[in-house]
Amino acid sequence: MSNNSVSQSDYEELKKTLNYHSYRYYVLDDPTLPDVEYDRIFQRISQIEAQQPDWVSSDSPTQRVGDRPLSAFSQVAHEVPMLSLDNAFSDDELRDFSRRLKDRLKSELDIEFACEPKLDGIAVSLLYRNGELERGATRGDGATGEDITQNVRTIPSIPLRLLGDGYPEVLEVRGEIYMPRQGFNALNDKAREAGEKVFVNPRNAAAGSLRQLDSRITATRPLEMCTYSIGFVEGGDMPARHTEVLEALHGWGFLINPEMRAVKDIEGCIDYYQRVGAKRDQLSYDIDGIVFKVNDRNLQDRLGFVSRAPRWAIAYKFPAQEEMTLLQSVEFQVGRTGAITPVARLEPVFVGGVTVSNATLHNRDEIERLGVMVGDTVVVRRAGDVIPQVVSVVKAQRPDSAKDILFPKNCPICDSLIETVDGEAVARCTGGLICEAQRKEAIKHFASRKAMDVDGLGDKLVEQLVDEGLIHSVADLYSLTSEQLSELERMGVKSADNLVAALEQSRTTSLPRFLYALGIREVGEATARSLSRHFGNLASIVEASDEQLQKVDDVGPVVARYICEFFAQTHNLEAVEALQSAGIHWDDIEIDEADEPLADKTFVVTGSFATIKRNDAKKLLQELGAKVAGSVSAKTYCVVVGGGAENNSKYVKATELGVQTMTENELLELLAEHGAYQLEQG
Ligand code: D41
Repeated sequence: MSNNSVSQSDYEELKKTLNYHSYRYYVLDDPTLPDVEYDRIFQRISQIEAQQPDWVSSDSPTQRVGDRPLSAFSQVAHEVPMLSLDNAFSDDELRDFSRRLKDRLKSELDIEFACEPKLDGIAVSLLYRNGELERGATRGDGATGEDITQNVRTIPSIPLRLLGDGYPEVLEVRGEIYMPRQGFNALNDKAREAGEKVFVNPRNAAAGSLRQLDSRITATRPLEMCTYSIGFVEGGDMPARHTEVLEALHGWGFLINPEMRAVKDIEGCIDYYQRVGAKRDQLSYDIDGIVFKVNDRNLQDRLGFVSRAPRWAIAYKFPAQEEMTLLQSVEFQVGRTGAITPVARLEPVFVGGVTVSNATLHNRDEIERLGVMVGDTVVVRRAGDVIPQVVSVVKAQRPDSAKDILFPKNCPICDSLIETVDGEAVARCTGGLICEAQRKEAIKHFASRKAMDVDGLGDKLVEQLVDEGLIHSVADLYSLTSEQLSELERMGVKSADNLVAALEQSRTTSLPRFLYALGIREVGEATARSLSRHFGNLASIVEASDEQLQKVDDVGPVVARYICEFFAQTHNLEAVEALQSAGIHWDDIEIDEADEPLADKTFVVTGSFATIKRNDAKKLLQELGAKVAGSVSAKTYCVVVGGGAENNSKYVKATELGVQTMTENELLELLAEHGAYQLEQG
């Protein structure tokens, strides 16, 4: 078909199709069209537009990026002011909020609240006229913002034209533009590689990306927008409840937060806060609290607003993840592999929900980069379960008495020389297992949950056992007796018996666990699994040459060298033998010829997972040779259905086509069967 025979209505139809699939991809995260087909339609539209330039309109998917940089942003006055949010910091403050509402409404009836995560981004307004995006603006001071139309047009989750119908003639949609963590990390990785400045957090990255006068730069930044309210509306009606308004917006093509819920009364809000707070670190974007809104828009109107915040909404903030405190001293810790880590001793400070008195300074380069001195006021960050970090120094508050941090030349534990390998940031103690610190760390690692999983053998106890001279090596653990243990301080007969039983239980293990427990440098759980799956038994790994080792997935020259070096040392071989004589045993793994037992099988993974991340599940399937696809077809071998996906289109399609499905647990069992995953012991 030549372009000349394409009618304008065919062209409009193609545009509509593509905009719809763009919505399925970016907003619903549920594409029904393969990427190649999407690209084909895009190409087709571009071709037609080249032939018929008159047809091109601003809602064409080809028109997301304008070509001319602006010289400045112009000002935009908001027709309806963009209000701010009051904050609450405790359950009691939240209950006070609810009390105020009920008093003002003179009603003791339960109030329904809409709950949404509070995204940490930039508030913006989008104006649609007859369904077409006319203008995008920042919130600014709430009354006046900046015109960022060219930039918002580049964001794929913002519809250029509203989908479906029933929308008001003029509709102002408000929401938060943010950068998901993954995109943020990728952006910073690239900047670091290029020797450019990195952004301190996703919020700054989003703000910086929106402030570009050249929208071609914005277009390269991984931004998303999530809508949270409406502003000016004319020529149409919107639903009576806030959650319904957002659902209507979703239907017209906007992204809304999938965590949004309507709950009953303020106690429902507190539950929600705890539930979402608990999975804060697992979300793919940063949030700094929860926003609660009276769901009934009539009630909202009756409640009105004071100064510049609505009475009917409140933001309940999570504990801050960054705080300032004093750096009192720096200690140098010795890790399992001899790595020397400078640790900041801090004046205790409450951050990220706990009191922090130590933070890592990583290595010598990091100390230099921060330019930090003892006596400085520093900013400490604790996000989720990661170890607290010193992220910056408040140089303006440096006292005259501040002292340089001196990196030691000798190990603080065994006095062996500390060496730094060229090109590596890490300095190491050269003492090996004569260094008591390294011995202790090796034993802690051996006993840890993902290694031999010796229940009850914590870090403190390992230190005690080594300090008392009861053990010198990992194998010594297995000759400990209840009598010996119960003589230790703070150890009763019961706990001593339990520990001996736990050690007994740990004798039955798996090859990946044992290999990981040995603590070979750079051999993490995943590498231990790959090695086990590839070689099937320990002897083959011990005997493997550098070249043979490098045939294993994710084993490169460096890891291969560490493995060879490890097994070339007599004392390590002796340790392995001693452990096997102590009764440590496992079943060897049957190796599949091709090492890809799921080759030629296509999986689709959908829904949310409880035990592993969905992306990790995909990676592990791929490690076993499986293909992982985005949509279900008759060729699909199996659909893995996580939580919340029981009714989604992929599941329905699988059922229609008679494609088999499996649960998360069944998937984990399948992965474990092929050595790609460790099921929890016991
Ligand atoms: O996620 C957010 N950052 C968010 C911000 C949200 N989910 N809802 C919000 N709702 C409002 C009102 C209640 C005034 C419509 C907001 C904001 N405001 C807001 N963002 C920046 C200032 C105010």
